[in-house]
Amino acid sequence: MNKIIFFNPRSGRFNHRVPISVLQIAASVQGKYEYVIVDGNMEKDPWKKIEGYLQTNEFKFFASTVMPGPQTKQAIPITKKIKLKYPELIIIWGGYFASNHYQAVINSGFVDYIIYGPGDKAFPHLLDAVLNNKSADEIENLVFKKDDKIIKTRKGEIPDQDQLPRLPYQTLNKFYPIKNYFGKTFLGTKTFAYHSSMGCPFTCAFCGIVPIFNARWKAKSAVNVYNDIKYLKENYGINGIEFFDNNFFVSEKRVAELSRLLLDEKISWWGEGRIDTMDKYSDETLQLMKDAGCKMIFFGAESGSDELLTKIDKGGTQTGTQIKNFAARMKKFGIIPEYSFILGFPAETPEKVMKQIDDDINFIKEVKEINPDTEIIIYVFSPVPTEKSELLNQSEDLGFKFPQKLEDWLEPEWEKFDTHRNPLTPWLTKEMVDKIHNFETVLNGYAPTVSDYKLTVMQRKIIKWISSLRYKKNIFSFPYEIKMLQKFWLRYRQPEFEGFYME
Ligand code: B12
Ligand code: SF4
Repeated sequence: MNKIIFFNPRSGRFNHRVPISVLQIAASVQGKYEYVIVDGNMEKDPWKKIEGYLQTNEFKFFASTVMPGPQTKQAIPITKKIKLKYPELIIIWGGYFASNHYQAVINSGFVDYIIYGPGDKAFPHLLDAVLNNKSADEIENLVFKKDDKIIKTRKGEIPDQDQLPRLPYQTLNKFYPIKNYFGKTFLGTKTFAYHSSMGCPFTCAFCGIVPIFNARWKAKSAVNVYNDIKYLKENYGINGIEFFDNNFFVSEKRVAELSRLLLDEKISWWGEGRIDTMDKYSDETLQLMKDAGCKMIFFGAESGSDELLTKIDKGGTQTGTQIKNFAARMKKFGIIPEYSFILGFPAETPEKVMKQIDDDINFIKEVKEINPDTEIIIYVFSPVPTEKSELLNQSEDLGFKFPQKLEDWLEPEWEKFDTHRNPLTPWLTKEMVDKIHNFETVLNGYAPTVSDYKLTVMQRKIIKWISSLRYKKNIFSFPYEIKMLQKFWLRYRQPEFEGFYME
């Protein structure tokens, strides 16, 4: 039998989103191959479930999505076990981790094929080739080994997103009730995840999607997105949407058209965009978005320094002044800007690295003055494998190296690297990393995330009051009193790890 097991490894302890990546791949073989879905987020012990399926002898393919960080924790050991116990099974990985670190993955010996980038065409072609004993050399977006040599086939075009079938929600529902993927968030009581475009037209040097898409972007039309949302509303009653696109707001025309369609649907939504792109939007479009339910937008602000913005190839026209002015502009429309900053970029000297961190801390405080509703997300810079990027070259010159062995990614320090918490890159000292995290703790005490709706007004007031002296006087060291309150009293959850607070 030629059945497929699709595996979505656990991505976090909470907030279990609908597994869009595997559903989209499943859609590409719907009606052609039989498959089952194992969602690591919904299983206590996914291995038990997988082994149960394998013992039926009906399966030929194990296909797993793997994004960096926590998903590797299940993906690596489970795949290894499968390869050892069921060596005849064909193992295929896809997703951002598999795509960006394909050498380590394919050299591990327990993954037969990697699909890098979009798998909508490559996956069914690969299955056909394997089952018909045909060569895979001509299939785009594929990595495999031949005579001990790694073959990476050419990059294919991003498929026309309007030609892709709707995700097989009903099939997923047979394995895991769809209702278990509806979260209660600050957007709505039934918040659902949706993805409306592939890639991004920019080439920021720190971003993991650049090596895969090289500034290409394709989107579903506004009408098709609306039809899907309408379907989800009518069939499942959703009332909140997280648009998980890398860059949802590339086209003002598409956003305005979708907003017009959503005006009377009573759906609140969130998405990710760029400040310089959206600063070019007209006031009419921003107002229309607000009226159509847009509550918050995630922006990669990255840094207040123009020199750094240029160095990290933020692309486009973003500047420090624009970041501040745009925070003020969003206030006028009542849309919350969620600004993400990356601290800890390399520099010529340790003093300069520290100065960059200090300057950005002060910049973040300025932004909060201008629009106190601005939500701040802080990451520590972890290099991404964009070949020939100046930032990667500089990181490597300073002694940084990616792990060569797949299982090394399971080491705690590489997990911290992946989640952009504590990458221990050679130019960052403990003092610098502590400063970044301690500032973050104080900031989150002074201004807790607005998306955690379970915090009461009183709780917010108390934690703000306790943190205010530290925040105002820049005293960040050892903020244990705030950490204790966040851990035991507020059970505070930071959106950078798990997305919105969700019940
Ligand atoms: C949803 C999401 C999450 C969710 C997890 C969702 C889940 N699985 O339950 C949460 C919020 C938990 C999360 C967390 C993190 N995430 Co995340 N996440 C995303 C996001 C926004 C959407 C993923 C998605 O659904 N895409 C839609 C599908 C259709 O696209 P796709 O995954 O690319 O799938 C296509 C191909 O890759 C391929 N494919 C994918 N899987 C498979 C499998 C097989 C078998 C095949 C054949 C093909 C294939 O085919 C698909 C269709 O064409 C992406 C950005 C994005 N827009 O993709 C970031 C993204 C994947 N995350 C990223 C990161 C860095 C993280 C974190 C590490 C961040 C952090 N600081 O903590 C954490 C930790 C990860 C974790 N906890 O596992 C980065 C990865 C970049 C990189 N360096 O490689 C991304 C790209 C965001 C970004 N622009 O930086 N994330
Ligand atoms: S604009 Fe955002 S998604 Fe696009 S390359 Fe830059 S960081 Fe990545």
